Amino acid sequence: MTLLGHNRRRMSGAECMADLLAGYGVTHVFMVPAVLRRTFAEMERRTTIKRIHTHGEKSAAYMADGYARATGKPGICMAQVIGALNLAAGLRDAYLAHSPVIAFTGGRDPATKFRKVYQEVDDVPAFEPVTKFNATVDDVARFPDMARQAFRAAVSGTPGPVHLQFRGNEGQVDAEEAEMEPLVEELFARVPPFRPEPEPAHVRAALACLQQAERPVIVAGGGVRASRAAPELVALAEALKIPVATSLNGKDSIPGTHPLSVGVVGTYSRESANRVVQEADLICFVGTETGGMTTHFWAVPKIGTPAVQIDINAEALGRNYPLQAAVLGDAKVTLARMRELADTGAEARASAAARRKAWVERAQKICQEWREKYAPLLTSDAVPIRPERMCAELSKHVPDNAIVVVDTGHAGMWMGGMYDLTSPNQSYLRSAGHLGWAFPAGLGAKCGAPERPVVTFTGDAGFWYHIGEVETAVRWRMNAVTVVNNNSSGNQSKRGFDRVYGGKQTEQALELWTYTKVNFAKIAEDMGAIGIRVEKASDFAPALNRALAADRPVIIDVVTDVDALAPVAVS
Ligand SMILES: Cc1ncc(C[n+]2csc(CCOP(=O)(O)OP(=O)(O)O)c2C)c(N)n1
Repeated sequence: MTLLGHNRRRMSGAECMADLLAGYGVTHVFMVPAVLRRTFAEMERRTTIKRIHTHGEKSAAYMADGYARATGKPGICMAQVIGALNLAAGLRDAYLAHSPVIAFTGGRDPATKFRKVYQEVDDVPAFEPVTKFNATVDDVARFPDMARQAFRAAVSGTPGPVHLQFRGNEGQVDAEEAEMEPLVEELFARVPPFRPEPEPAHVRAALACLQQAERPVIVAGGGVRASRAAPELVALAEALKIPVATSLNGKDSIPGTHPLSVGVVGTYSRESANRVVQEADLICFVGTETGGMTTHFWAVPKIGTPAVQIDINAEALGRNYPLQAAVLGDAKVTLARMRELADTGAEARASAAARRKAWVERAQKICQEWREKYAPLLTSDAVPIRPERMCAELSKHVPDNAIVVVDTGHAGMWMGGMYDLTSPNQSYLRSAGHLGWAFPAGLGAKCGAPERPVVTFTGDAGFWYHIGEVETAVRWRMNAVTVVNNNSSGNQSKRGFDRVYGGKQTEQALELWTYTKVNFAKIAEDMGAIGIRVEKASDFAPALNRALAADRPVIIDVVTDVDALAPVAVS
């Protein structure tokens, strides 16, 4: 860490902020002008930061979120006062997913507050429920310490969004000058800044529970990714012979092809994972909030199932499941300590692992039953195409180092349940609940990791939300591949409307969840992207390969079956 005080000089807020952002390693900012205009000019003069001008504040926030999840570095998004709440709306997914996004907005000026000045309301309270730290910057001399606090809060502990509101509807305080030092704390430039060591006694207690259990299962969450703990998680599972289920947010903790992987557990899940977790006699939660989605609203596992939990946030420990052992610590370090400790008791480990041979075989049999049950759909040649087949094609053809970005709704169900990561080098980022998140988030992920292929999977319902960002992708050569599961509807809603219409919907009810038939490949081409329409399942792999080799963003429009409904969770 550089020492404070050696480099103070008179400078503008704009100069200082440009230097601060560059110092923290920020490569892109996502925004709709006009906000911090002078800062943008200084970015051009003093840094190589790319200023990505989007078609809406919500997509700017989603791009920043995708950037943050792909890199672990805070993603930066901005809006002037009138766009502030659009930006706040976009922070909600980052908040739910614990993604370090920093939002800058323009704000009220004391000279004009309460005088019905153009476009103004008090925006600050709206950021409260979707941020870890929500503050105002009224004096230019505060730029350095507030920027540092923003980065510190975003990446520390359980990461999450931060909002800073700068004085002036466009943040004009950045034009003022003060004696400042653009000091950067590199420690807080990415997640995780610290790796807190667990208490050895707590590690021993948790390991003892795992060793004594006959049928343990690990449930790994997004905290495993945040901590980059997947290698330690898999090593522990292999050493102790424990099957691994994941949350949706933790899907890339273990490849789906690993012999101990049983799939995503919970609501948008794979049947095998829910069955294995239901049969377990001990659950080891790692880096998961044990929230509604991951536990199918606390039915899988049932409350009362013996559990141990590892988390970096003490408040998460035992929130939903009473614990036999709680371990506070960084996931990577804690899992490594458990493994080391297990190694010292190699005999006990060997006997426990031998005792669990039947349990591992049972879990693998359950997985095999799932594969056999869904094989006809995963390999289906049906026209219109079955979404399950698309997931299987993606499992087969997504490159080894790809980032896969997935929307919610049906996209989340299809990919969560039917898609398999095949390599520990792949990443899986998913919407925490907002339809329309994935397409802009995939573009942001590509900005953060330009050397990695990015493949986004979204329904047409999700794609419509931010379709204008195809133009942004073309303008900035964000060469992500976006696969649109195009059934001309939001057909996840079909079951719900069937229910309220007593089993059979009226003709007119279709207006509640269907759209006009549109060819997104054509629209994409018109905006300067490459558009490929796929109507036969066998054409999908060649289309994906062409898309991955392209030097432009690609939209693959896949015509799928409006009657295809994802299986509901078993409990
Ligand atoms: C911002 C937001 N609004 C509404 C919803 C509720 N929602 C979930 S799925 C869905 C319809 C889309 O269905 P889906 O089957 O996922 O779309 P498709 O794959 O058919 O395009 C809606 C409106 C949501 N998740 N997020």
